[in-house]
Amino acid sequence: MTTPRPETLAKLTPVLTKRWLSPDAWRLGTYEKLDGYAALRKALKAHPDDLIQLIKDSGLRGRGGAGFPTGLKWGFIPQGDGKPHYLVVNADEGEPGTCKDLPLMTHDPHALVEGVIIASYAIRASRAYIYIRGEAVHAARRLRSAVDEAYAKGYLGRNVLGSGFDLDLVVHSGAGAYICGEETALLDSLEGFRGQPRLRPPFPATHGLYASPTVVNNVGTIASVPHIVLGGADWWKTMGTEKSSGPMIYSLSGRIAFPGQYEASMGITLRELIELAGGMKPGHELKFWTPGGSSTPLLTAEHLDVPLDFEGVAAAGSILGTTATQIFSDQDCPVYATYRWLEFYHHESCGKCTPCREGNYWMVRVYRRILAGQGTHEDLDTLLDTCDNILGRSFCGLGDGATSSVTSSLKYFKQDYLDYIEGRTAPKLSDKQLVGA
Ligand code: L3W
Ligand code: SF4
Repeated sequence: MTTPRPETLAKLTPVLTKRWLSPDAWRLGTYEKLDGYAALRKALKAHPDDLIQLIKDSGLRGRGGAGFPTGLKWGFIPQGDGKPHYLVVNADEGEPGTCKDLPLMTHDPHALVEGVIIASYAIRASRAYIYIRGEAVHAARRLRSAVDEAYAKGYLGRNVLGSGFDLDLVVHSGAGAYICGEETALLDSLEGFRGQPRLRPPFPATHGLYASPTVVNNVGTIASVPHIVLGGADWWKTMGTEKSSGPMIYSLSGRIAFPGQYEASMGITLRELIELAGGMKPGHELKFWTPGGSSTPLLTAEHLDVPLDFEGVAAAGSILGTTATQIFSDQDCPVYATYRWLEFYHHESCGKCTPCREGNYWMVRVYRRILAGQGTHEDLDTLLDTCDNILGRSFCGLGDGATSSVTSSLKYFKQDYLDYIEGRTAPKLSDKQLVGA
């Protein structure tokens, strides 16, 4: 086990996580004692346009995977159009390895509720929804209890805190489909339809829920808003890098001493995060890792010093995504890990478009063949060719994401594939497991 150096410890920036360890922080009374709803009181005195400008000035970027500038998104909502506006929080956290939004909603649900109220006021929405992953029963219960408390105290409902602003907030549980984390599939699901992605453009900003202007933001994005309102844009920008401002919750899992959530300035490196997490597990050496969940291309030990911000990870050939760093060691097999991820994408593919629906089906079968010791050298070309036909040709990001670990594992770990094909690695799957995809 390693002890973090003081300069690494200084990179920990508990902002969104600062209340998580306070007993009963999820109750309104405790939350109020810890600055809760002070940002809302301040925000309601400001003009909505000034709040949008504040978020633009802070440089806050979406925490759901794409890093789109939040203030810009809010500014897309047409004003004076006579249509209802909606705020929808994407709490359908389902990206493999990602575990930052569910703990936030469990430990500090009022932070999200307060952020929802401020954001709704800024974009002039009088109805907001939190779409939470169906399996997250405990987090949903905490959230619903926080919403009830907020209504009872006048933070929600008619004439919020006497400001003349009305807001209703509904917590909606999904039914456990990963695709409903894609923003337009989420909107379809919320409207009561089967969750399948819509064609974009038009984007939700103009044609969202019930064809009205809608902001869809991730939990972490909205929960950042009260902190920015209280602390100011300049304070927010003291953390992170020039183009990736603020703190970020990195969820660390895998072969490390203390897996969990580590909130740090954007731009921290994996080397530093592993140090904070007590080092690698004894007897394990880093082999490969995902910077932002299974939809992001794998990186290797060569990339330990890559700054984990949007630009740094992109320059290394991957995507920051949801900052879910899954850490694998020399005792893990990149071929098998990729196969398990592909099974997930194959299972979760909504079937709307051919490249993703058929491509993932066939790739799972090719992986099974390789892992059963029956693969051929041509299989590797087939995999790359299939990825080429999925990437950029799928209807939504799920298809693209499915190819990430295939192409990157073939780029960095082709030898591991060849070892199965040429008989140097013992098969991991039996003949019986070849069928049944
Ligand atoms: C108005 C324009 N709005 C873009 C908006 C758009 C969306 C946001 C980002 O995927 C990624 C994906 C996963 N006018 C606009 C506009 N917008 N142009 O900006 O859009 P986009 O298309 O860049 O990304 P996305 O479709 O939101 C998100 C990756 O995240 N990911 C998976 C995450 C999974 C979770 C989860 O489980 N909760 O977050 C991991 O890396 O692959 O690339 O709002 O409307 N001209
Ligand atoms: Fe559905 Fe996959 Fe096509 Fe997305 S890429 S629309 S999940 S079939």
